[in-house]
Amino acid sequence: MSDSACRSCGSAPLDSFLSLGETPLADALLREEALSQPEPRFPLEVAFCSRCALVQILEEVPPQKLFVDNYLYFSSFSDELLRHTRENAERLIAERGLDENSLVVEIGSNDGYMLRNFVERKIPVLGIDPAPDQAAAAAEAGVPTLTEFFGADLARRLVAEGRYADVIIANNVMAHTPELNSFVEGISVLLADDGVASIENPSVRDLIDHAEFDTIYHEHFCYFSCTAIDNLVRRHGLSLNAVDHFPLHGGSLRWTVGREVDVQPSATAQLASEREAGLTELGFYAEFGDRVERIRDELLELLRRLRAEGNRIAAYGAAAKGSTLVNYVGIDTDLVEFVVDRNVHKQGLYMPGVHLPIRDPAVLLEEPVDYLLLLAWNFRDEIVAQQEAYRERGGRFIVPVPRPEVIA
Ligand code: JHZ
Repeated sequence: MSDSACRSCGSAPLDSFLSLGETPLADALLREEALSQPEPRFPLEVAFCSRCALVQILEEVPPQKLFVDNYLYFSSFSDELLRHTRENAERLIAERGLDENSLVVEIGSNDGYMLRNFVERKIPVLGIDPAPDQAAAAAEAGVPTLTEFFGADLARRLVAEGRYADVIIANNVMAHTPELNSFVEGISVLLADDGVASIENPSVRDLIDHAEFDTIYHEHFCYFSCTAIDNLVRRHGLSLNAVDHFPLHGGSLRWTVGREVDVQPSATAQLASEREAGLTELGFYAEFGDRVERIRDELLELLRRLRAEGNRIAAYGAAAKGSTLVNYVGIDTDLVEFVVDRNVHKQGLYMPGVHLPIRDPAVLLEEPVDYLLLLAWNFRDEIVAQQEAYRERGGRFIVPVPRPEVIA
């Protein structure tokens, strides 16, 4: 039990069901000169609200620390994500009949990877993202971007300037705000009467079913089900009208939300399916902690055995989720020598806590590594396909979740 109040419905107490100990901030990558300095750590404890079914962490690290001071995640480094995003944009353009008189607003627009698709079609856009380097990259790509956090106040300012959105896109960002109600109120304020909000986020059902515990970190304040979203948006005069489920990021949901009530069978079916599966009850989450501990023990045993047999091990993807994984499991440079990542902004830095150095994937052609721990397992197919040369010389991958597994 925790005395904290729910970020969505405000009720207390919440039922805590998992603690990952105290971890450093997942994206707080370090320069070499910072390695000898003490690193702040914050408790990472997850709880369930039995009133509105929202899963959430209890700790509240200020968003400025998470997304502005030291944030090097750029969305454009995955081809799969770019493909998914383009399809999403094309679907919205066709379904909503968007043209040069429309306005598409994206919250968490990062480097402009999504809005570029609308700009190409001459559809007016506005990106909103507080991360300065990403916003600058977006502006360079022709995507006008407000470098701010989104909330009800910003939405009111835009509306006062006469800007209403025909489409609001919020992909992988609604979990990133501790001010969940202000965020959704902002959507409600900014949306044109016949507009839609298209919101995507990894699904908490997939997180639990596939033991994706590493996607829990301080940037993610909330872990959503359709039930929690339905309860949340209703409170702000919006309706959950449609739901799509797809495999991105280990299993994601897209919620189509509008002011007009136009509930499609996809939404009704998902809500019913969550009730049947028990997502609305604490029992669904209760044993998760034991499963996570088993994964930790098995992965450590596997890595230690492979090292004892003389193998060289590196990792692929200095992802935020990778940071949770290596820190919770306790994987340091005795077990894994370095991490490779395509994001040039991360190369040359070190992962927080365990201090694995981050290098260019090209080093895999020079270093005879035997195993790669796949920290970015959500892009497994893309990465495995890319690493043909590594595989041809006998290199293998270790996929950590849902159970540690070696693949060729
Ligand atoms: P990636 C991200 O989390 C960011 P992260 C964010 N926190 C979020 O909410 C979730 O997604 C949903 C690299 N890579 O995106 C790029 C290669 O090197 O899975 C990234 O650094 N080569 C907003 O950070 C990392 O791996 C490749 O071929 O946990 C992947 O990080 C590919 C495909 C990726 O997640």
